Amino acid sequence: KMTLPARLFTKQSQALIYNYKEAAVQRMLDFDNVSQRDTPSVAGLIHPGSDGGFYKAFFGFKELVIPVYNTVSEACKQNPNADVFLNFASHRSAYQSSLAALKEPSIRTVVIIAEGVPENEARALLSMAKKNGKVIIGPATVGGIQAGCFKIGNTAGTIDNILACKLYRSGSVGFVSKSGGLSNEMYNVLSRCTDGIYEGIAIGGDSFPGSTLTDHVLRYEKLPEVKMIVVLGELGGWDEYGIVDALKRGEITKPICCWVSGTVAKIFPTEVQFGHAGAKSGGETESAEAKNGALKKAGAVVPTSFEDFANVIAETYAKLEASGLVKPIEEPTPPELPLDFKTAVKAGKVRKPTSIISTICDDRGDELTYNGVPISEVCKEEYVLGDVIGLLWFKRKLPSYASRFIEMCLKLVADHGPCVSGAHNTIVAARAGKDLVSSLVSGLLTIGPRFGGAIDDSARVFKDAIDRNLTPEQLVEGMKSKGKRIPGIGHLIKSADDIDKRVVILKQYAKTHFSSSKYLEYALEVEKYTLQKANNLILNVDGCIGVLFLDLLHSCDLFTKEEIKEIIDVGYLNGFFVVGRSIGLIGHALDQKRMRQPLYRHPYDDVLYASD
Ligand code: Q5B
Repeated sequence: KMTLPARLFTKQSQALIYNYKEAAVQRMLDFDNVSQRDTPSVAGLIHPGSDGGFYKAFFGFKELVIPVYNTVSEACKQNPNADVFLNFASHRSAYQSSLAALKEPSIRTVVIIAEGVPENEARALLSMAKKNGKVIIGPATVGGIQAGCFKIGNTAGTIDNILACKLYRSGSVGFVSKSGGLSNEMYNVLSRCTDGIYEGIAIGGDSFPGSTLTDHVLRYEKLPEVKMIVVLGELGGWDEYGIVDALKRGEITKPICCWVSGTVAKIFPTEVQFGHAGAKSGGETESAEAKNGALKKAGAVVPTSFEDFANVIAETYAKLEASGLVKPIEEPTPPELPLDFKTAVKAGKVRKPTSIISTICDDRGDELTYNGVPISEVCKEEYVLGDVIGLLWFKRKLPSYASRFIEMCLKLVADHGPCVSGAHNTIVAARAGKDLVSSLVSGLLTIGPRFGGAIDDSARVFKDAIDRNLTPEQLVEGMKSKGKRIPGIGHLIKSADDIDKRVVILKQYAKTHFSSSKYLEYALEVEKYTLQKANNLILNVDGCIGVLFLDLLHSCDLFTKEEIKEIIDVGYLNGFFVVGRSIGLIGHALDQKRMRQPLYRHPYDDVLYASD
């Protein structure tokens, strides 16, 4: 049998946390703050399989950077002062990770939180702990707390509970229990009936706990700060008889109040398994009544019921006070803990200006909405891509003919062969081994006033010309006099003799569906004029989309004049070319990769070297 060291924790104790839980880490650090610890109780985190790195948490008002390790040995090597290993591994992994910690010379205490650790593994860990002189708390435990010094994980719950139970400063009671949940309740009881706990440990409800009620009672007997001991046992097992034997041997001299819960078991006709693995009403000697009786007989203060437990504790404590063995505590004022921002927002206690305004899409509710339309409706009502663009760009449901016009534009500009600027760049990038996104972006970045990105400017120029009542000649010659070309007029390949079928299709659609084609007609008059100069000075695909959009916006009765001006000024329309042409550029990138095309190098004979 191993005797545990009396003192497990100090105000300098630090833990390494395996498979950490964010809330538990923050709760430990918040406890540190109200307990006025100088050093954080969390030294490092172990996240198996990670690349290490750092984790951020709050230590009071400041942010703390906590190192993350991949292995137990690395964490111990880097933090030789951390002597508590807090294991949040599941019951499947608790054995291996705890074993690793028990082998580390710097670790003194291993806390195993997992429930359901196989009994043979728990026993093997216990035997290893004994061999190496270590202490195990758990498995199936919430941990423990030394008031004002060190708190294990989620023990004692929220910071409000810690403050209410005055766990930020030392009291005189050594408390040990099997149940973690009931220990929280007992911290509350003890804070009201006594000057509070010095230390509280929940050993866990398994049949083979790493340390027993008796182990901790004997520790408390040796700690001078502990003036009385309180034990909350439960039916099942023989642990409480260890306390009975120790009492009989005179090894416990401090007042000890005990209650074994589970007296209700006697009203069940058959054996009952309570919440904990070890809490089953086995034979008579394992019953709560038998154990309470034995404890009382051996000299412990035992109440008649759990409800009476607080009374006997209060009486026992009052005697200690009367004898002068416990002195009144000068109550410290714990520093105020800053409210966690999320909590404060939830409680309506803070306001903060937002950094971003967004008006088109909301993903916070049960269902994503596009400008207020749930995506299920988008699918159910068979919205076309043009409808989705209507919602997300123009912030309204466009009439069907308009949405189909947008979709037609996307389809018509989706690709124009491998020789155009964008596709060429995409092909070169893909052949240089770049990934899909880089290859796509390389092509997209060529979109501009000369290639595909003339739609907005053509809409601007034609709108301005009509607003100012310019004749086609005045527009063309006026632009020429400024040394400018009209965006949307002219094409390097297409001409009056080799008409661009895309433009024909777009014009045909507008004629059939639009109620007005004022802008198109004006642009065609301009085209008539420029074609007199050269037969490639056609209204090109960019120009045609630009003027037809002006016609659509003006004739569909959904947009005010100001809104139309804004659409043209902001520049929505090149977006159609960007979205549509992305389809083709992706196709080109995939095409090159599929064919495993090598690095592209431009041939010498295609370059005029004119440096001499
Ligand atoms: N003149 C295309 O010029 C070209 C004039 C003009 C009035 C004009 C030129 C131009 C605007 C850019 C534009 C979008 C360089 C095109 C697209 C997507 C694509 C691409 C693909 C796809 C051709 C001769 C005379 C002079 C000039 C006058 C020239 N341009 N007048 N407005 N715009 N256009 N881009 O042939 O009086 O004799 O001195 O920059 O809209 O990108 O397929 O490849 O799907 O991928 O070099 O379709 O028009 O003309 O310089 O010899 O001039 O015409 O003032 O007059 P040229 P020049 P004068 S769609």
